Amino acid sequence: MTLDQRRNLLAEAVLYGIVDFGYVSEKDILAVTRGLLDGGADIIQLRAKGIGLETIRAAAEAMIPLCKAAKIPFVLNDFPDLAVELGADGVHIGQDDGKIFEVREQVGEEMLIGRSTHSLEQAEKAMLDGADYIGFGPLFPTPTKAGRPAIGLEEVAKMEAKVGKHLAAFCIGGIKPENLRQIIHAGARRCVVVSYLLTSPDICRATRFIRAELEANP
Ligand code: 3NM
Repeated sequence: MTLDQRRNLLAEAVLYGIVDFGYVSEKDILAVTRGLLDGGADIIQLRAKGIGLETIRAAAEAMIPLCKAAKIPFVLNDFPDLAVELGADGVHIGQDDGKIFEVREQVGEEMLIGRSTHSLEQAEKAMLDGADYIGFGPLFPTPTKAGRPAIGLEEVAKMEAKVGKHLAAFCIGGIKPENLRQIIHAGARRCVVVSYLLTSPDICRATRFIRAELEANP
């Protein structure tokens, strides 16, 4: 995928799915990835905290062909060097994972860089520092990142006006059908959903539902 294709897909993206080793065992990686892709996730990330590099590599190598076939960007959480080696479309980094320009030097100009942000200030800084997209959250308390205080919905509209207008900004954290309308009403246009999708009995159907709601409420 060229950088232009990656950027165009990102610009159109509304739902970002994460295959998170906290919820998915190694043997289910492919089925879960397929469920997210078939349900209409616009971007797929592999997130594997506290997992050995060889297991991460194997999971990524299994996921990448599926994402390629679906023409959906594959993003690796952390590990910029491995992302380059695997030919990932992007790398996602947290606030403590170094400066964006340093990661840019590692991954080159062709790869998307995403940054987790937890306040309006961090969101603006990530944009100025050259992130291609941001995650903004957590909007609600979440078991996936336990202990992190929720930002609250008032910040969403401010972030969309200042940052979301200029780059893809995905709201994240505790998002599920019960609060989806609430976040859309607060101004969210794109989101990342992890535990709700990954613990759904039918991942494809759950993904399709969230996506349809986002599209119906632009
Ligand atoms: N990052 P769920 S919140 C991975 O605020 C992640 O940066 C967050 O999972 C952030 O949809 C979060 O299960 C967890 O709440 C998202």
